[in-house]
Amino acid sequence: MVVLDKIYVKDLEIFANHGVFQEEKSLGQKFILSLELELDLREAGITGDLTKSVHYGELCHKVEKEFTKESYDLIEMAAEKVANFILKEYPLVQGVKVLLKKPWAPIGRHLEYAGIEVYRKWHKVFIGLGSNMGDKKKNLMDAIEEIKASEHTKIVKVSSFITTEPWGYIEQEEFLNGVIEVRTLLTPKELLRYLLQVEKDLKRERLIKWGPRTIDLDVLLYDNLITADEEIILPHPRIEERMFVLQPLAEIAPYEVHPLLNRRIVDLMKLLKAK
Ligand code: PH2
Ligand code: MG
Ligand code: MG
Repeated sequence: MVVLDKIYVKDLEIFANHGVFQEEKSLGQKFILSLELELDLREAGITGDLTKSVHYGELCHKVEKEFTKESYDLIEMAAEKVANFILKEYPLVQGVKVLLKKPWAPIGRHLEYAGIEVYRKWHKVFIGLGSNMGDKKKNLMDAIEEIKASEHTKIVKVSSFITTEPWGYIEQEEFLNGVIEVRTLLTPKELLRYLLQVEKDLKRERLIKWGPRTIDLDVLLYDNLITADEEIILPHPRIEERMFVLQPLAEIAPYEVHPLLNRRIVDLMKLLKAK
């Protein structure tokens, strides 16, 4: 669901030691931080229950602590850390804008401030899992465990694992397939590279295209993103042709809409069955 509600913190002053220049690191200076938290405020608005919202006073103190615990050369990095911290610390917050200003930036000129703004959020992603070598169930479980242990990606749903006939290159063992729904802070490319690393950790070898593999992790859907990037094509190009993807996906997200085909997953499954 799209949230339109926000909590604002405007111009919070924090003294800290971020900067490229040595005097910035040793003397420190004033930073001005503004935040926009995206979260649903409806329930707190109706019930008056603070646990359904974010206590902005507590937030400011925690953010100040986080912001001052280390010294970064770049305000980009300081802002990134703050955004990350808020999204991890406050599960109700779906997205956050961080505006960070340095009014005393020591550049030998007068200015009102130098500043940056970043927007970060949890992305909703579906990942397809497949294995047709070794202990297939263990391979899928190990991949899920490794993803679960990561800092940046939370698992929301796991489908059943189904045994499927090999599709494409058919002279190989049957597969065990499944789909998981996650929330991630990673960009599509970062997620792709991370999943390749998980595949490597689980000893995947790439021999033949579409051939036997201990573990295959494919990004199926990433928010409603449609890309033609060379490294990652979204949505995954062959979802609608593959029952081994549609069936587990339909189990956990039947009414999810494929953003390019503009059809629900259950309907794509019906269409493929009718072929
Ligand atoms: N993966 C492929 C090619 N063929 N067939 C099944 N049944 N399951 C798969 O996961 C699979 C496949 C390429 O990734
Ligand atoms: Mg694949
Ligand atoms: Mg793959």
